[in-house]
Formats: sequence, C-alpha cells, structure tokens
Amino acid sequence: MLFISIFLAIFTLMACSNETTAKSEPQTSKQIDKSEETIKEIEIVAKTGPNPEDFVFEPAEVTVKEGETVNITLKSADQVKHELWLPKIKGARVASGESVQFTPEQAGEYLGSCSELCGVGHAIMSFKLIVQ
Ligand SMILES: [Cu+2]
Repeated sequence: MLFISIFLAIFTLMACSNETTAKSEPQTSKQIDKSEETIKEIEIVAKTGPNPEDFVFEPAEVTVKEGETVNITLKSADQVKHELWLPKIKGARVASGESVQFTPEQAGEYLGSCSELCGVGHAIMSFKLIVQ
C-alpha cells in the first residue's frame, strides 16, 4: 500500500511538472513578439515616369522616434533599379528589392536621395527622415 502511495505521489508530481513546462512555452513566444514590436517597419516605393517630376519616393517623408530601430524596405514600382541613401545616418542605404535596418540616435531632419542612376528624374528624387 505504501508503495502504491509513493508511486501515485511521484506520478502526480510528474504530471504537474509537465503542465508547468507547457505553460512556460507561450511566454517564450511572447518575448519574441515583444522584441519584434520595437522595430518600426517602413515600406517605401520608388516610382518613375516620362517626366522628371514623376520620379519620387512614396512616402517622401517619414517620422520616427529617436533610438527606435527602423527597418526600411525599398520597392520599385516599375522594375527600375533605385537606391535610397541617407548619408548622415550610418548604414542607412538600401537598394530596391532589399531592406535595411538601422537606429537613428539623434533627433533631427535627415535628407535622403536616390544613389542609383535611374533616369531623367533621378537628380530630384528626395526623401526626408524626421527623427523626434
Ligand atoms: Cu535614381
């Protein structure tokens, strides 16, 4: 009888410990979600056309917070290759079809431009990142 009681006690403890393990798993995935929340995802589309003024980044202005990690994905609307470059922010350079991640450390307004010769309106393709 004592043997059966000990067996039942061990069995109950094992069942409880399994339950604890199962409960701790969702917390792990929550932590992963939380780290992804701190990255601001920004999608910018580069557009061209027959006239110089058709060459634009959309949106042409984006506001982010100081110290916030930013992930910029640059897309091309028409297969023309572009590259968005913010020379005053370290690492802030991305070609169309790619993404770049960086963290602006100082508030201010940062001008960007296209650094890939893309056509008649290339020189006027401008972008502004506002860091608050
Ligand atoms: Cu260009």
